[in-house]
Amino acid sequence: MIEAIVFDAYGTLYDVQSVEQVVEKKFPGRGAFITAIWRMKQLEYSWLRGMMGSYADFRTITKDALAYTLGIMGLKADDAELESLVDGQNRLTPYPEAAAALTSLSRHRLAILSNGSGEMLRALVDHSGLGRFLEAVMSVEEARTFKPHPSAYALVQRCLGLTPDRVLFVSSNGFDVSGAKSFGFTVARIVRVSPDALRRELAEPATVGVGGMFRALRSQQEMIGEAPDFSLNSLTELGPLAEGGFSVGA
Ligand code: LAC
Repeated sequence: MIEAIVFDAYGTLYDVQSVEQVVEKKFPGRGAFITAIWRMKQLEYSWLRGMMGSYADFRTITKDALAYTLGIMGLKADDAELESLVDGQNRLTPYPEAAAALTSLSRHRLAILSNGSGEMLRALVDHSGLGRFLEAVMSVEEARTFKPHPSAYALVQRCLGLTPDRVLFVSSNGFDVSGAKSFGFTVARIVRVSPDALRRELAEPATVGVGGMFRALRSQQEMIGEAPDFSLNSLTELGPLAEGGFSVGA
């Protein structure tokens, strides 16, 4: 039986592209491009550091990824400016349906497990007000590696005292869906970009911009096995799923 619902943060409860406005203000006309490359590099650095066994917290990784992005574009930012842009990640907007969806799930234990550092996640949750729904906000910091490493997902059992079969893990990130499923959780994937919409967007590759490239790489289910148990179009569909007892195939 599912007792707890554990959410990924960035891209699942919080819209990572919402930092674009802050970036656009600083670098007019380049916000969308910088934000997309920044997010791609940020995750790449977490995976690289995970594989290299050279952990650095997510704030450091996020800052390094931004420095990389600005560097390749020949844009200058001093340390204080980099820090201030990274702070923008602590004020991301939750998806519009997030608060109502969490309210509808109040009979379950609710938590976040994120690659974010503890400090980033506390700021994010406090700023957005979603903290009132959550029993725990878990950072991979304690495991000193990143999702999709199994020891990152193992923190859920340590923190909530629940074996994986009692947890529904919710993520929109393909790599996270595969990692969580491989670990042993029941997994719901939030489909933020449908395969049809993406196919339409990619129909004329010559006109695809960086946003399309981002969606092509990061919005779909990965083809490395480990398919999710449920694919939902928004967080709102979790309520009915819970009402139905999370029956597989629902
Ligand atoms: C998170 C990122 C990876 O863990 O989406 O919140």
